[in-house]
Amino acid sequence: MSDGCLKDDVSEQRCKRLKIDNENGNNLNDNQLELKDFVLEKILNNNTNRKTACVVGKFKDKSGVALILFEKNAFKENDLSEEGYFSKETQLKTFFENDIYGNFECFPPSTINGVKTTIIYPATDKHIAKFSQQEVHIVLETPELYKELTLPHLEKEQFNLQWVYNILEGKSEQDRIVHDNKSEKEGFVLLPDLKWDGLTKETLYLLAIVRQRDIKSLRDLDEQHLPLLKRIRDEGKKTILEKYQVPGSQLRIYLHYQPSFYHLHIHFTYLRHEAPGIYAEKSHLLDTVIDNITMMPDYYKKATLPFTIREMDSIFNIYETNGQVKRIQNANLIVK
Ligand code: G7M
Repeated sequence: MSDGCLKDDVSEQRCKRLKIDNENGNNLNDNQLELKDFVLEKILNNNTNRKTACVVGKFKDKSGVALILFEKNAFKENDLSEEGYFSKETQLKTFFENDIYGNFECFPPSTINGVKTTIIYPATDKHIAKFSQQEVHIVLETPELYKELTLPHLEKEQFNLQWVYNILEGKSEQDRIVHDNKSEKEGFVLLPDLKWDGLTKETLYLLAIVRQRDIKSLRDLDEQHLPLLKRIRDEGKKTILEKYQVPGSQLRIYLHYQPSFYHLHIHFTYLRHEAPGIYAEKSHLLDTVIDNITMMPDYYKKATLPFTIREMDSIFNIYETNGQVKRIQNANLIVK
């Protein structure tokens, strides 16, 4: 992989992302995987709005399925300069010109034209389902449905948390950590989300991962967690202001319900950035969560929480069998 990497800061960050530490010995190490060895099996998703594509396939001479996610990068304001788009290297191909209107395709220097790339290898059926285009439904999860259906399911099925423990134990992504509060009860680590290059303010996206290991999600939160939640909010805002010059008033700080992994974590995104999963059916602002618990300590034990469920998610079958939701069409086939 290393040969394909350009040596500027941004590209090095991106290349680092291609290396996934995995204690099972399935590392994506330098020189092991090359995109030219990738054999495409299926395009799972091609989102023309978000400019993302997700494909599944295999690397030559390697067993197991690989998932590759490409995302065109947002414009960085620094690149709208003489060193970037207006440099000598930039070429324009003309489509048509008519009176005062000109339509071109621009080829800027390759250093500012990278495509953010995430590789998951080996990918599981759950990863493939997560990135596939499919029908989505909302269910209203009462506390009873949580206890009877959701909790047993997630205890049995949850995604491996090894990558989280690797961060907390100092084994992975240590150079990316921007704040580390080591307190056992109220401690957390703040670092760029997998989806962020750590540089582009316009797409700023950080994740606070708590040190306590027994808080699965929003559902588990009550008054004993208020000091932890306030600390994450306050220290997170302060760190982001100092490091990225983005004030707290321009941050969207929120939790997902359901999250994709059941170890409490909180998202920090730039308010102007429409990050995936910021919609009403999925995100809960941290300030609202703190306020709800302050007013009613067991709010999240009593609340009916809506969440979205996709037809290929394994929990869909459980809610369907229970009559809570009905399938619209056959789910896509999972590529083996
Ligand atoms: O939906 P949920 O609240 O569970 O969001 C989980 C977040 O964790 C997503 O925004 C992912 O991009 C992020 N994430 C997932 N993984 C596997 C990693 C990782 O290995 N490192 C980092 N920094 N973020 C990750």
